[in-house]
Amino acid sequence: MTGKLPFEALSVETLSTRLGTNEALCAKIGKDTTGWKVREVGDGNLNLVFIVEGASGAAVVKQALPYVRLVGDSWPLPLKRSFFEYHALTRQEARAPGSVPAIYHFDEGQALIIMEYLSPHVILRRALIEGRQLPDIARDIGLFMARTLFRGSDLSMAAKDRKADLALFADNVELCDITENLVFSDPYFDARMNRHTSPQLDGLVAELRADRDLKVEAQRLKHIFAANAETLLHGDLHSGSIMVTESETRMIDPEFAFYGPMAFDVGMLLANFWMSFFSQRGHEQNGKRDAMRAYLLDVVVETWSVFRAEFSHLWRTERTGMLYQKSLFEDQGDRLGAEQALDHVLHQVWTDLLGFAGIEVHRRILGLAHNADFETIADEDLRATCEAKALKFGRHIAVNRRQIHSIDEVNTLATLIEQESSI
Ligand code: SR1
Ligand code: MG
Repeated sequence: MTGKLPFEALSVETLSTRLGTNEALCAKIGKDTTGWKVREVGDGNLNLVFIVEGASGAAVVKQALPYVRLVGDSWPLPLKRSFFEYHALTRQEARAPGSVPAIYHFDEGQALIIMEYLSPHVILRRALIEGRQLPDIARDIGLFMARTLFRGSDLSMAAKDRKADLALFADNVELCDITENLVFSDPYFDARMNRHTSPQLDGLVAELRADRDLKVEAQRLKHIFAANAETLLHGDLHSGSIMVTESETRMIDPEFAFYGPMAFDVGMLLANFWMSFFSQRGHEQNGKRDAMRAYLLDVVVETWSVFRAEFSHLWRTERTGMLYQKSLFEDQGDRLGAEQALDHVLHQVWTDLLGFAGIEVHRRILGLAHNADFETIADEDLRATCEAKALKFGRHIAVNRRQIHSIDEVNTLATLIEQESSI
């Protein structure tokens, strides 16, 4: 298959014929296509994902569709998101080696990426719903975020290189548009594709949509998201974009990558741990989840702590970009000045991440794209109770983010709200 052919979506039936001469794929899984086994496993909102197994191995073939899979062809979406995903993966691998799947082949015209089949990895969200406590995720994700966010910014890159990259990713307009609408605006009015657990949450939803402070805060955060092109973000770093085993963590699916504020990735990620925390009550059929709840709050603490420690380490050892130059601080014997500046940068990330986290919680309960943490709670009253608590938590951290000073304070708030008997 070459990039010059017109785009055509793959299918389980056609994949072997169409990719049977692809050198990278054959080198990985074997040339004898008659023995290839193909499965379509995509359960995300946008793309096709195939697992192809041959005599000598397996690979994943991910292909973008010209529309949003979740909604159908009434919502066209450009194929170029595959180009951004490919380029984001290459940068993430360079900046945080071993944190993403290996890429074997990219075909821009067919919008497909052939990459490493991660096995026996599972999607982190699924593991958390099952109540699995993965020991390394906080460390691995904290390191990934610190390395990619620091090394993709003007703290590290040559200004010329970063500006060129910024221009490249600036064309990821439609995917940014999805986030700008689905995350920051639609949840706060009666947008067409919104849904929520009804009628149980109707009253609370109306209250949140009438909450002026919340709406203003959501728009201030949208302003930061759109205007602060600080670093190359993953752009969709939730627990469905992470694959895990007991000892390995890989980030996948960076098709929403663009230059935005560091706090967005961190906030979105932590929001998904807090949502998992609030959803655990709905998954207690086979036993209490107290230990799981405690584990999730520990993961939040450790992720933030690892992120801060690694970011600080990179600040002290790799600060080669044009921001907070060493020539102004360390080279003048002013190490304290550099530490003071680091505190300011981390404080800004902290304040903004709380806002992004609160908004991410809201959009997963009030908007179009819900998450399985809550959706798999079959008892709708129980689901609504979990969701209501998460909504209340999200509102509090978004609106009061400037007055919250520690991760322990946030976790205490989460615990108090989670333990409330009625909401
Ligand atoms: C229409 S796309 C909905 C959501 O799915 C993706 O994973 C992103 O989170 C996006 O907001
Ligand atoms: Mg995705």
